[in-house]
Amino acid sequence: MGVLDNKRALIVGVASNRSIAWGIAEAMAQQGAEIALTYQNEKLKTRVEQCAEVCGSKVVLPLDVTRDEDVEAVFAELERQWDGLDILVHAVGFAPREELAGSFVDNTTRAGFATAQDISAYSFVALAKAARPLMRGRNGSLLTLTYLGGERALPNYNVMGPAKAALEASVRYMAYDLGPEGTRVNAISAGPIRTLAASGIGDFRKMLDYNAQAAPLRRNVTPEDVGKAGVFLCSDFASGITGEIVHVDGGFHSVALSGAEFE
Ligand code: NAD
Ligand code: 0WE
Repeated sequence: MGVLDNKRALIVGVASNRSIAWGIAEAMAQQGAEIALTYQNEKLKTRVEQCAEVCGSKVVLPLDVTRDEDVEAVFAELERQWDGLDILVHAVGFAPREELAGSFVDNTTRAGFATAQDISAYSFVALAKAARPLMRGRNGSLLTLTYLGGERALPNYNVMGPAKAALEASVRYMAYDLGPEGTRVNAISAGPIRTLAASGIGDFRKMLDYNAQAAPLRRNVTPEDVGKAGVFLCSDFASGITGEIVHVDGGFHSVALSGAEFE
């Protein structure tokens, strides 16, 4: 018996077995949810299909969130295969790599800013819009992934900061709009995790070490930590929680001066 028995979950954002979305998919499957996965492009298809096999998912669909026709096709297919949808997980973020380093003011372009907002923030609204008829009246739950860089300025996150700020505000407006029909909307603000989206980010190792030292739990979080919190937020145990940003970061966000240098 699982806390998500008889629930149907669409999970967007699996790219590898290190993806945060994969940690969530595994945890949800373990708790009895039936899973559908999407893949961004043909390059990622095989890897996502392998993940689908592991979590017993029989529905694997292509989805590039910048394409309205992909978004429509995904929900048309889900409507055909499933009678409704209980859970939607959005774990997608992107900005041009050149803009994730150095000076925010000098390196941010109009096009890069728009891309970051479109893929990292608007896409959550777009998915909610398309999922709405399938989720209405089922006590459904939407979940997205954000990062501390949306609340505070830190090195190199740059144009992704305003994109996560927009995503977090969208969580509140979506919760406000969808609450009357029983749908909850929340976000997890995860601490840094080495995934594909973190690969090639300068000094990521140093960031991980700094976070682990400063966090009250004195360690970094894993996709499993995030997966468990995701299960909670999308389960009936969180029936009164919506419009919320839950930090799953070992407590890093809650401290100012911390770590070995000050103790
Ligand atoms: P990841 O690379 O495994 O996942 C990012 C996903 O975004 C990939 O599956 C990729 O295919 C998808 N994506 C990008 N552009 C897309 C598009 N146009 N259409 C469809 N999908 C697209 O990395 P991750 O770290 O698991 O990232 C998942 C989420 O978690 C992101 O929103 C990220 O901002 C957030 N997050 C990551 C960390 C971290 O340190 N890794 C921390 C906090 C929050
Ligand atoms: O949200 C993220 C990752 C965001 C991301 C990463 C990439 C790398 C590849 C968005 N777009 C791209 N574009 C690419 O071409 N995180 C929370 C992980 C992350 O990324 C950082 C971080 C952290 C933490 C970038 C700079 C500083 C810290």
